[in-house]
Amino acid sequence: MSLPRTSNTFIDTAKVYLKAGKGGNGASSFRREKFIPYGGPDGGHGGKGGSIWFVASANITTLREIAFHPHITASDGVNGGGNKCDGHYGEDKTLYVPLGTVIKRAGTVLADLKEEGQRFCVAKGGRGGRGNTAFKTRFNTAPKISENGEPGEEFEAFLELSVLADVGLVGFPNAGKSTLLSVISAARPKIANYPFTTLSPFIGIVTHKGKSFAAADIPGLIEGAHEGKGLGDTFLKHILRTKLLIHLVDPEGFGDMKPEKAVRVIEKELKEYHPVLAKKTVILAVNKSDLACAEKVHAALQKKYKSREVFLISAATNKGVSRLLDRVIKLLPTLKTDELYQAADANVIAPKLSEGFKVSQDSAGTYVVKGSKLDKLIVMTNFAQPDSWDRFRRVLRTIGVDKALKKAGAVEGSMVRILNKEFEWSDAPLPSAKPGKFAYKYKKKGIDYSDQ
Ligand SMILES: Nc1nc2c(ncn2[C@@H]2O[C@H](COP(=O)(O)OP(=O)(O)OP(=O)(O)O)[C@@H](O)[C@H]2O)c(=O)[nH]1
Ligand SMILES: [Mg+2]
Repeated sequence: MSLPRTSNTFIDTAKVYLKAGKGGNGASSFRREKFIPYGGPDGGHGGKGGSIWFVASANITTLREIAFHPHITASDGVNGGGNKCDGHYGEDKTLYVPLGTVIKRAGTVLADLKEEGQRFCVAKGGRGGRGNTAFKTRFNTAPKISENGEPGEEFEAFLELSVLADVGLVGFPNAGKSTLLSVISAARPKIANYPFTTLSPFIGIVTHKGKSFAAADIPGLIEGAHEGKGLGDTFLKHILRTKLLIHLVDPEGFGDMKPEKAVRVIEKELKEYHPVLAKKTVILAVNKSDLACAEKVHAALQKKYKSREVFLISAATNKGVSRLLDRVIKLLPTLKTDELYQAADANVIAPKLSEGFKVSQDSAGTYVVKGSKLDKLIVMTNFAQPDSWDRFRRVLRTIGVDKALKKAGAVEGSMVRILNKEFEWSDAPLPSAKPGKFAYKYKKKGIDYSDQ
């Protein structure tokens, strides 16, 4: 990765590769002890695979750690053993992310972590396979069947940080935004008499007359920022969720630009970036009141923006700052945060596996059966066990796959493929006509699976 690895790099996006743990395999074993005939099955279940969690924490301010270590895996569950020994669960993996982290998967918002300690299970570990104790029925008291563990969820996710602050400080470079944040909070952003001193957002917690709020200082904007000029508008996303903007105005303007024009330019840049920013409540604050020209500019802006509140302050000498903060703490409770991210509901995040299936034929004449529940059945079936094979075939018959295949033209010996498993199909009677638990469950639901 070409990103610089300095300790203060602010990174607000990260692509991560998540792989939750696979469930352990179930065991097929029998109790064998002297003087205990017919000891019965005693194969333990596999342990559940570890899941991956994201937890929001105010102690973290950037996605840097995650961006540099994007491969995140949780451990697999342990296989079950004989003597009814169930396997250990795989260990969950927990990662801490800053408040305001939005987690996306293929464009869908999975979660928006806004509160301290908020947890989200982003990738679920697989279920442990059942051992042969689970397959004991009164028709089959010695089953040599055990399931494989279910694979854990595995996908690519995109993390985006949009910091959470109540107040955003905006303005041209050198207007004094960082100076203001440093006098009203404990944040210590770099301050200097040249443009673009601040290169990444800073958050400070302001406490004024017993009330506190978070303020974000973002790098200065210039004309054309939305087209990438200066530092561009990449940091504007960090003020999208503020309730209030304080637009700091340098009474000396910026370069050749007069302060009045500079105010218009910033307002335009905000609007061009996102309509939400155009609607936000803005307080204009003419800074550097110690300079001779400040009062004139303040009066001119007051005249021009009659509906706006225009303050005159000096961040360096603290003059007028307290009055500005009085107004901010009064305004904040009346304002709302714009809801920008709507996390998808649980059904989208974890869609229910479809119980139906579709039968088609590929160019080689192989019948292809597709269905998400069947796919899961394939990965969890231990085909090394003849009894598991029989159970698998019984399930196919019970849920109507055999009927659908026959209808599609399959004959004895036709090749059938489900997921990556290819086998010869047979219409021969099954070794045991007694259905197990799984088949009963399907039968009871009374769904005509072959139609889907
Ligand atoms: N005279 C005077 N100078 C001030 C005042 N407030 C800030 N400054 C000076 O203005 C310069 C720029 O201040 P910064 O706080 O770095 O400005 P900024 O808006 O954060 O600038 P960028 O980070 O580049 O966008 C510094 O030299 C400050 O000392 C003030 O009230 N009066
Ligand atoms: Mg600054």
